[in-house]
Amino acid sequence: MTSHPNDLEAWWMPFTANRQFKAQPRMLVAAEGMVYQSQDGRAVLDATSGLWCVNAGHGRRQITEAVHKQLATLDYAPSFQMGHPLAFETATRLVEILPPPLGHVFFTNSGSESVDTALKIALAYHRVRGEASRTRFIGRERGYHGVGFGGMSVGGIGGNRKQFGPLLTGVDHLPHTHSLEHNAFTRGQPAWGAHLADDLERLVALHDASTIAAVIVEPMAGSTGVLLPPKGYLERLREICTRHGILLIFDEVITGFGRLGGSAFAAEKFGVVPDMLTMAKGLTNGVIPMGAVAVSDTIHNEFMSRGDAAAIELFHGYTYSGHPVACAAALASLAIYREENLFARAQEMAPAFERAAHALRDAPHVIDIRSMGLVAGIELAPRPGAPGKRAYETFVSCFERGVLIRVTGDIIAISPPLILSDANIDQMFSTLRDVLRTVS
Ligand code: PXG
Repeated sequence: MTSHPNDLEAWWMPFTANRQFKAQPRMLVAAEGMVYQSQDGRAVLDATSGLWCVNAGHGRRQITEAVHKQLATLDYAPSFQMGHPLAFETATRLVEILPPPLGHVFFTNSGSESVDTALKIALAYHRVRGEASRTRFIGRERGYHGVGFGGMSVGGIGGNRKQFGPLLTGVDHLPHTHSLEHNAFTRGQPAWGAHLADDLERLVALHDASTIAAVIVEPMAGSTGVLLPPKGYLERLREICTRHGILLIFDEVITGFGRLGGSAFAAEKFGVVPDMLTMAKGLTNGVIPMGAVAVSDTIHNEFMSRGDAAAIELFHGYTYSGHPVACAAALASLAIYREENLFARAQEMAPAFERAAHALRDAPHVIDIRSMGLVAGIELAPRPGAPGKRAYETFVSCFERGVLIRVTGDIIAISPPLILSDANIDQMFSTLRDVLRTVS
């Protein structure tokens, strides 16, 4: 069999309708700032930060130069029983922007690995403390925690679970917090729904606290359509977890690095600090794969204060944990966020972004708009008998008109790089408005 460079057959693409895509591909070949270039030479405004990761915009010289330099200096170094300075420095820089007492960091290569790592640390933590019966995890409906078996199991997306058998045992789910009836067209945190956190008390009564290791939620559910936490909800989850000795994990793979405006993490934004916090994506501005799990000093101390100092405390890690090139990308990204004050900038741009998003309220098909910082979810009424089709056609048509958006079901998610301008805001929402007029 011969192959040629344009053969699309061999790559089995992730989370993609492969046959549909390959019949009519959408290809990106370059990127700079806010803009992708398509293979057919068009400029495409990036209203999604790639996949929620390019928070400082594309083609940042500071990052690419740091990566080049690192490649030429120390391309790889093992991190099992060996170390290199950049990994320690990256962890220290992260701790500086994390809310206390999240004082220690474990490195991974993706959001999925971060989630599975956090779940494993939760199990091991309870075990070293002599509470080995705490093995159960509580996730939430409509939660997305990546695609590892742990993340899939605590995740709450039927479509992502049903192909893969029984998953982890001993997992239960809180109800999701989305309600069009009570909260449609809310700006910021919705007023209704804090009581949904009380469902955790029901699960504690059902399973007994002594069997529950951790609760994991996204502070704002990103993948399933920008679901903001009701006012008081996260506080209540925190309080119930603390009362029952259950660890609270925030999955901040999407919300981290300024997405919600004004602070690095949602934990700080909402004033609720979890026991562990997972991140990835914006950690390296999407340039090199990398993830991390921040853990509280209490958790870390439990491992470090017991047993033989010559014994490995946690039997977990990846060949590429703390990869030097990824660390170089992370350090350069964190420097840009700091030097350009990008988290504050996201907050400054948020009102204009929010106004533009909510101005779509009278556009055809729109049944809800929700927003915070530089993220907006725009929910469309599904086309009768064809769920998802209307949003998919909107996505394709926006791409053809030079704006990259992301859709999930019939919900459009807009999550642009934090460097965006007023003109970018105009372009993304006016294109979307025009397209919604044309979609049936
Ligand atoms: N947790 C959360 C909260 C995520 O959003 C992951 C874990 C998994 O990360 P990795 O790096 O393993 O993919 C994610 C990833 C979308 C979209 O359009 C969202 C993600 C990935 C791709 C697309 O909503 N989130």
